[in-house]
Amino acid sequence: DRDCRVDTFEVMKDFNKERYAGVWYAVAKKDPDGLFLLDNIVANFKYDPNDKKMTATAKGRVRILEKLELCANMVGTFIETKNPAKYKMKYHGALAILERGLDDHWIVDTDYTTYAITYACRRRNFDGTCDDSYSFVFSRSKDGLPLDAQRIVRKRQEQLCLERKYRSVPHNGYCETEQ
Ligand code: DAO
Repeated sequence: DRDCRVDTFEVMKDFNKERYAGVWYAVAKKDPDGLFLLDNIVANFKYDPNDKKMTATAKGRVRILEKLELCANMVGTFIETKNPAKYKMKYHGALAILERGLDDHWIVDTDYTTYAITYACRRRNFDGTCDDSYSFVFSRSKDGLPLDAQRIVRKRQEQLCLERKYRSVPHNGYCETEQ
């Protein structure tokens, strides 16, 4: 039977921050409780060869105060753990009214050039399964993923016990113009 305990989930082996750097478009997302990022989500990961650290900025349409929708610029810094694919992500918005926090940020799988899938569990049940998770499917292209990558991603979603929990993330240019 499938094991849904978070600590048994496999993540990317020998994760390489340098190869992961650059722009990723979120094409699908499993939302956490009290979702924040809605759509038009574009993340830009950076690798600094001097301090060897990974950071990211992300843009997207967000929902705040339960009904207000706007485009947000978010900043994330990644704190390393023993596992090179399991980070703690400290994030905040350019504006103080935006969300801030510290989440797990696991790179579950990527081929660096086409797709990536990330996972975060915010709250665990006593049995070690996740009670509040979110997950991004990223693509290097905003037009989505090729079929072979879709097949791999679908398998990973099942391994995370999140199959059929994702919605697709539209890119309609909403956050590309200054507002
Ligand atoms: O959308 O509900 C949600 C959860 C995501 C919150 C994290 C937003 C900050 C992202 C910063 C850089 C990331 C890739």
